[in-house]
Amino acid sequence: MNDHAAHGHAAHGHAAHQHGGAQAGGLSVSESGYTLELDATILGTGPQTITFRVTGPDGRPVTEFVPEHEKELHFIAVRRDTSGFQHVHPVRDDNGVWTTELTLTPGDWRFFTDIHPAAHPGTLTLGADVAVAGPYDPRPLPEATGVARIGDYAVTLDGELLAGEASELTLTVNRDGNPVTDLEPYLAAFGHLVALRVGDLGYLHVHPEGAPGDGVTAPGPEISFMAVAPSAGTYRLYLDFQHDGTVRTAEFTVRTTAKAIATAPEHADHEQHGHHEQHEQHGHHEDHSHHAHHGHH
Ligand SMILES: [Cu+2]
Repeated sequence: MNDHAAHGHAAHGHAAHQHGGAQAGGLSVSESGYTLELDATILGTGPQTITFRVTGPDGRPVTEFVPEHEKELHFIAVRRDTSGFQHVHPVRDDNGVWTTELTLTPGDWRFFTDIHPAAHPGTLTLGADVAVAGPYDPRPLPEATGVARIGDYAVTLDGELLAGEASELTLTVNRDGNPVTDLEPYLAAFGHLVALRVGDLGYLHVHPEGAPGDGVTAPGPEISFMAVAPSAGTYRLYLDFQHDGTVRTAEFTVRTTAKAIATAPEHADHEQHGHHEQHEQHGHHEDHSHHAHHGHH
């Protein structure tokens, strides 16, 4: 689809990135001829082996992918109540069959594959529903506190998430009250952030700013990202970071900040002003695309 094609080109610094980034991904099991085919859509609880393939426009399993963040395929599993988040990297065989392990609890789940097929101009996120049998105990949405605690670690979230506009989110990692300044590179970044829209689990593309070894990005305590919310609402953010050899996930609930962005002008003279603002916004965003581009390498 055009929006994802735009996303792919964004890595090369096109201003069109804004449009791609503002579209939620993962809402469809098939896009641009690529389809996520799970071998089983009813699964049991506990440790489960998941097998699947991504078929291409010719109907055959795809075996050629462009790695993004060192991996050909990023697999996200989350229960529909946004609990149980898992971000794993399945292994592919020569026939295009992927295998991974997940630990599941009863309920309705959504599985996502974030991929860049070699024959496609950009990344795609495909999503599929899975049912896990058993008594479902749906969890209420955690409160938007801005702090996530995982064992000895506390991660704070600063910055505002805006609808339709790129903004910077900064996550700060502390351990036992002290800033962590020796985060370990994990998949060519000091952190990976996945954002999902509450209500439909629309998947957002989030770009890290800076990368390990670029000479300017410190290994903590702060990790920065550029994100665009496709609409006003509530989102769940999941930050994967590695320290002392272990990858941990910090989870946040975030509501978009209300902001006057290019609302329908009531008068023609205002409309022109609106266009002008929008133009500036694109230019501003393009800078960040370049920034993100460097971060990927
Ligand atoms: Cu991944």
